[in-house]
Order: sequence, then C-alpha cells, then structure tokens
Amino acid sequence: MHVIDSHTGGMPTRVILDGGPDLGSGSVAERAERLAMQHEQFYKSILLEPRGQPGMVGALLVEPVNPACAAGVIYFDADAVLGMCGHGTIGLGVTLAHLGRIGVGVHRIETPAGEVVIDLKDPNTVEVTNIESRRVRQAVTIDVDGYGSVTGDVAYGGNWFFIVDPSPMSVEPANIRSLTDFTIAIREACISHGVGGENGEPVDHVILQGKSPNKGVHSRNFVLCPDNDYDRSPCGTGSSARLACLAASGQLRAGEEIVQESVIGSSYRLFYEPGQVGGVVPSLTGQAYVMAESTLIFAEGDPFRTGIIR
Ligand code: PYC
Repeated sequence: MHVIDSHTGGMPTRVILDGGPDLGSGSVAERAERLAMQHEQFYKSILLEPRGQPGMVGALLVEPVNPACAAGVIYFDADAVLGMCGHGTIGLGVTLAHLGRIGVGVHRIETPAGEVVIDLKDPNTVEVTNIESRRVRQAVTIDVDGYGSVTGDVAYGGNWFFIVDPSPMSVEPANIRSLTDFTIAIREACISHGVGGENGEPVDHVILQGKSPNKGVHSRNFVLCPDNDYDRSPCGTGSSARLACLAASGQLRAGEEIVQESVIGSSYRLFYEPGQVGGVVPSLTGQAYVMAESTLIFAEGDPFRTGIIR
C-alpha cells in the first residue's frame, strides 16, 4: 500500500494511493458508509501505532462520481470515518500537487459531505471552500460529569461540533492533557443528553475557544477529534462550524477575514460568504508540507498488523 504523509499546521494526513478495499459503486457518501461498516480493521490499521501516529487522519482516494472533480476522497481517523476534513483537504491538495496530478489553480474534490473546492495558491498553500455550514442549536447547557454545567452551541461544518465559547479552561499547550479530558467528558455528556444535530446526529468533535496572546489573531481553539486526540491544526470543519456560529450571532460579517489559531499556534485565515439555505459557505487557507512517501507492509505473521488497539 503506497501512502504519502503530510502535515497541515502540525496535523498529519496520510493519503492512501492504492491497496484500499473494493467499496462498490454509488456516491462517495455511500462508499464511506461501506468503509465504516465493513472495513473498520482496514482503516484503523493504517493509522494506529505502530504504522500510524496519534491524531493522524487518513485520506482514501476514490473515483469521483462527478468527472469534473480532480479526486474523490474518504477521510477517517483511528476511530471513525469522517464527513469531511479541512486540514486533510489542504494536505490532499499539496499531496496531489507533489504527485503532479494538479497544478496551481482551482479544483473540485468530492467528499462524503459534498463537493468542496480547493484553490492551490502555491505548492504548499491551499484555500478550501467548504460545504455550507450552519449553527443548529444555540447556548445549550449540559451537566458534565466532574465539571458541572457547560454551555455551548451545536454546529455543522462537515462534522458535528459542540462549541464552548469562551472556554472555562485556558486554551494553552501546557493544558493539553486537561483540555483533552474535559472535552471527552463534554462529548460524553452531549451524547448521554441527546444533544446533537437536527436528525439526532451525535456530536463527534468538541471545540473550546480561548484567547491568543498573538497580535492579529482572532482566537485560539482546542479541538477534540473522535479518536480522543486533539487537532494540531485549527480544524477546518471546526473552523467552518465556528464561522457559522459567529455569523448567526452577528459577530462576524460576510467577507471579513479572521485568523484562527490552534492550541499549538498553527493558523488558518478564515472568511465566509452567505449560504443558499441559511448557513454560511466557509473558506479557509492554510499550509501543508509533504513529509514522507512510503509503502506500508502488513506481514502475515505480524501480531500488530492491525495496529495497537487502545
Ligand atoms: O480539519 O476538519 C478538520 C479535521 C477534522 C478532524 C481532524 N481535522
């Protein structure tokens, strides 16, 4: 299996070029569902240690339905198949450019959440125009075991987010362990209280919004992913959900650009345009760097060929 690893603001993406399972035909969303339901061991083995690394997101290339798209892609982490992934799409754009499959300019990419547009500005810089994102619930208060009442918004940006703004815990690298434990407890509370999307979709990511000490930066976030690891980047789908919240509460105008920082200090430039069905169409720009081109080997006798299950 040939893979190319990149990182976007410190968050790793592994693009899988070949060796994936037969997912049949249908939309990318239908094929993603088959990957989730029938090939769990396959996708986890690519990301779990010892072949993968904590936090890593996989990007399985698939044939797009729309021939106008440069690629179809299914993203996943070590726990779940994702609807979309912003940092992964920046990493994918840079990887496709590295392979000579796309050049500078605008390209469409098919994801389970819908078609997104990438604008490759240079070999390392990509602007992603995401699917329409929306806030679905405002100021929901939940009781979080061991922490008390926490209030946040539920929003969709290609994945489902519970966004706490401002965070009651300081968003800084020294607190990453505590922030992780806190956000896991918040996600569990959301699930046990039935707080999620309009159709009962469970919250799969949690965001804590804090202040940045850096000039010109709007805010700093901590984002918990389904695999219980944190996003080293500012999270593209999470930033999209956040833009939807800022727009819905009149805190950011269409077209106004802000800089969103991650807990480790990497950043995206963000803005939105009004959507077609009441939400926002977010754009995020970030940088990715290719780190490795590898062949993964899953030897028959290897006791950890399917990864170290946590
Ligand atoms: O950038 O959208 C994102 C993302 C989702 C999970 C990890 N990164």
